[in-house]
Amino acid sequence: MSWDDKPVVITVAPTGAEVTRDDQPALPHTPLEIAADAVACADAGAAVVHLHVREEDGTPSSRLELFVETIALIRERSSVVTMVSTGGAVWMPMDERMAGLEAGPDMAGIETGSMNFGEEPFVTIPSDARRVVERAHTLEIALEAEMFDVGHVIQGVRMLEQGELLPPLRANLVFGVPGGVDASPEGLDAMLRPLPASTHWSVTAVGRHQRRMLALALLRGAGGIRVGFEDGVYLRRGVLAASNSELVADAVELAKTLGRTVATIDEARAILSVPSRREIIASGEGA
Ligand code: KMH
Ligand code: ZN
Repeated sequence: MSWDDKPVVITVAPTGAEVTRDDQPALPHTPLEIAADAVACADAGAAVVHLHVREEDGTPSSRLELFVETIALIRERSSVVTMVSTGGAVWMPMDERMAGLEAGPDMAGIETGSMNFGEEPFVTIPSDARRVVERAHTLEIALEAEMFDVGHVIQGVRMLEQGELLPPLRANLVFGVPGGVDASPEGLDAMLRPLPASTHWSVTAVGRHQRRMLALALLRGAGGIRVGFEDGVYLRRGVLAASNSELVADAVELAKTLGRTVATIDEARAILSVPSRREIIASGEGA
């Protein structure tokens, strides 16, 4: 199958840790709101939902109960792949960032390096990354590396080669965060160069170049693209999106315009090698 025949996996990141309701009034906070958004986004074409949680007042949180409730509410209504962030917010200690793993998601993100995240340090030292890997492997949670700069890509590949990260390598390349790689064709080239050919790579971009970067990624054969309020609150320059699902519908249209098909949830699970938790439990391999 050539790359342009391969369905593209759309991920939605509905909440994040930085955006506020002042930026985007439709930002979901509670487990009910996040789950409703996740289901609407799955109906619109998303196959994966990247989850952060918030306290009711919008404060970024890592409370396990919130992850558990959010994932349970999503699973009641959809088989969309659930992925928890272990990046959390810049000020969260690693123990808090890892809390969502205990909710038994299908997948989790893992940071493979440190950076300036705008004006703040966003630190993941190798021993902390290894803690995430070990806990995720114990719980049979598939990992996606969140890579904001070339050094993160190189370190992720090193972790794969050293047998710390298990294949297949799933890499989400994030462009345009101040302090990380820039959202440009040259930035994409630099991030792709160290990756083994077998990598499932997706692209996230923040800022005004977002849509162009996603288009470029789709034309370069990306396995996935990501949208959602975590990354951008606008549908077009100066036009706020009405909902996360509107951003997903727009991403679907973009992919189809560029000759790509969009992965169903089942196709995405096969592409990512991520069975549902029900399948893991039924096979007797997991708890
Ligand atoms: N909130 C950012 C500091 C991730 O989820 O892996 C980190 C982040 C990345 O959102
Ligand atoms: Zn995130």
